[in-house]
Amino acid sequence: MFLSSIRLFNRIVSESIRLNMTLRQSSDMAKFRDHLDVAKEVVILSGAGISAESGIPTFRGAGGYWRKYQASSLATPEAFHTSPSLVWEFYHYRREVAAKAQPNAGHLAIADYEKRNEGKKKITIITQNVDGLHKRAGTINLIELHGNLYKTRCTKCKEVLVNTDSPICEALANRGAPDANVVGSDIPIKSLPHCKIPNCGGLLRPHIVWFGEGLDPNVLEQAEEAMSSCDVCLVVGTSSVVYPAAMFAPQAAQRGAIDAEFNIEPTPATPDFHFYFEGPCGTTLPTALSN
Ligand code: BV8
Ligand code: ZN
Repeated sequence: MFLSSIRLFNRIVSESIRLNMTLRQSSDMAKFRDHLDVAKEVVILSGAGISAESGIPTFRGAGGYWRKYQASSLATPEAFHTSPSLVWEFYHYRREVAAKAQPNAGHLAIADYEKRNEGKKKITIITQNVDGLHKRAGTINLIELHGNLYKTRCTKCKEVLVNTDSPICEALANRGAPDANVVGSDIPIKSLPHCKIPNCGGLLRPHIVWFGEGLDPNVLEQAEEAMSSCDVCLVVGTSSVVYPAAMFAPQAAQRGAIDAEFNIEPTPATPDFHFYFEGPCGTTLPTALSN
């Protein structure tokens, strides 16, 4: 009896290791590149992971914290209503970090792939990121699903403007320190960024889609249009847990598109994809997209 339960236990352990190995094993790159070669329309859907190698913390990794807050708890209209000062310090910090960051080999491989295939394939980059690194890498056909750190929107007249000032206002100079022991945020609202349109003067907010807010309908329509006709979709550096972006690739697969995931570890969506390439995308993307 005792021996057979040992044998059973060993069988269970080796089965889970084998399963884990198959899950974690990268797929056949040559086969994937054959699909890419014949594709007429390609979408590359990116998340925070593509900027990790540029030194920008991801949302849900260890770097997802700023002071004692989960980044996603500050990216909400409620947080901004409760403390616009705290939320502006958080975004000021991210503006400064992203401005000092450089696009990495993953961003550059995508921009290069786009350029090489101009006039041959329709290539669309749909990003969940707000750091602006795809554009700085040279990407042209870019859809920023969740807005951009360097755009503001007036809470009163709704005017959207590009603003790359560093700092965005005097009161935020030398503010935004990420250390967990920094408590509270006390910048008076009148010292936070305000609209310069005559007779408006409304408080500005980052032009970013926060949790619980709808995406811009035009942006969503552009993304859905690209997803509705692509032959191949690369899903790069995203945990695929944020909606509606998390639905895009599985929906495309349902109508026959080929999905390939590029991540450093499997995600809840990995089993749904045709291909899974494990590793930092600064390494795997140049291989996948090279000539
Ligand atoms: C909305 C801007 C409705 C903020 C962001 C079902 C349907 C619809 C909505 C929901 C739903 N279920 C839940 C919701 C609500 C919510 C949601 O999805 N919540 C989740 C958490 C469950 N969705 C929303 O609120 C959306 N709004 O649906 O509204 C509506 C409609 C009409 C009217 C009113 C309301 C809005 C979501 C947008 C939120 N804003 N960003 C900011 O940046 O400050 S999302 C935020 O998360 C970032 O943009 C980030 O990019 C994004 C997704 O995260 P990831 O990019 O995946 O980043 P993460 O850290 O999670 O993962 C990184 C990955 O990279 C990891 O897998 C890691 O392994 C990998 N990686 C790390 N290093 C590398 C790497 N991979 C490769 N190479 C490496 N080197
Ligand atoms: Zn205004």
